Amino acid sequence: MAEPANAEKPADAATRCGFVALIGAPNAGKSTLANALVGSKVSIVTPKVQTTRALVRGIAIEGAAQLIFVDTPGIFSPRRRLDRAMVATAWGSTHDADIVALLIDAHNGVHDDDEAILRALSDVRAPKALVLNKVDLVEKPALLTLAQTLNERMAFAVTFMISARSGDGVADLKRWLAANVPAGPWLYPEDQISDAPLRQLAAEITREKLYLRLHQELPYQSTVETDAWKELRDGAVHIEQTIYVERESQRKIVLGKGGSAIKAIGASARTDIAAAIEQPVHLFLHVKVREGWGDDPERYREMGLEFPKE
Ligand SMILES: Nc1nc2c(ncn2[C@@H]2O[C@H](COP(=O)(O)OP(=O)(O)OP(=O)(O)O)[C@@H](O)[C@H]2O)c(=O)[nH]1
Ligand SMILES: [Mg+2]
Repeated sequence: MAEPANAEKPADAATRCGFVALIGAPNAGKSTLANALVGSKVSIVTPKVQTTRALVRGIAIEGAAQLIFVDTPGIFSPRRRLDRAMVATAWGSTHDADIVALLIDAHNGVHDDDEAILRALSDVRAPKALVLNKVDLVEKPALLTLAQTLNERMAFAVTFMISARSGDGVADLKRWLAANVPAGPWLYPEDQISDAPLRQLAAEITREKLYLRLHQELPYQSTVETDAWKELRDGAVHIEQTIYVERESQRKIVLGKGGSAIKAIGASARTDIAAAIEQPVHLFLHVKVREGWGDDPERYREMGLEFPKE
């Protein structure tokens, strides 16, 4: 069972605080784990690879420790400029981390992406925790073999076997992290769970719905931005967002027959955004063709990514 978060902040002398980078191959369950550790949805989750595009910080209190979890894009062999930016930002997170947690999809086992991560991880100085995720899908003996093999390859400080989806083992992991981040003052107010502006979270939620609804390459060739955010007098919020796609044919797919697809995406995004901000929401979605947005520095700025020169 998770311990309840402290209602009151302890005196500074007793506090601990640190950054925990969650890294791993695409689809390992990093965002699911970030949400489970924070206890609230701070990062979007889909069954598709490469869902997370930029760093997402989720913040949690565990006893006297404030833990800042850095959810990162999956690490894989990048091809497109956007892929390179995502992978570079994921590795960047390890430089500032007090602890690096490597997530492995235990059901999937160790593949090329994991191999490359293991090789590069040996240059990272921060203590490393091995987190075998999705244990709900794996038999115990296979799990133990996997843990042993990986520990022979790299000096992990600790190994956890968890299910980020069911929450199994997450409280133990959180307690260990809390005991192992450095002593120091908390960096965020105790009730803050994310450092992302709400308009960015709202754009991410709409992107999650796009990913869930669209197939093949289309999700990867789209991006969502929040253009307007107006608080209305009745307590509701008027939000306008633009979905950018690469081609007119893609715009047609996003709209769907008679606007059916965009309507469904909007309805489900609106529900989740309203739940996240605890206010009624009027959501207006526009779909625009912006050829080559994947090579447009402005789009990267909006996403919070560095623009790779090539
Ligand atoms: N069965 C099972 N599925 C899980 C678990 N954790 C995550 N998943 C599923 O795995 C898929 C990917 O989860 P994400 O959290 O988006 O993975 P990610 O590592 O953030 O992926 P990227 O952002 O693409 O790098 C989703 O369908 C999750 O529901 C788990 O413990 N058990
Ligand atoms: Mg993710």
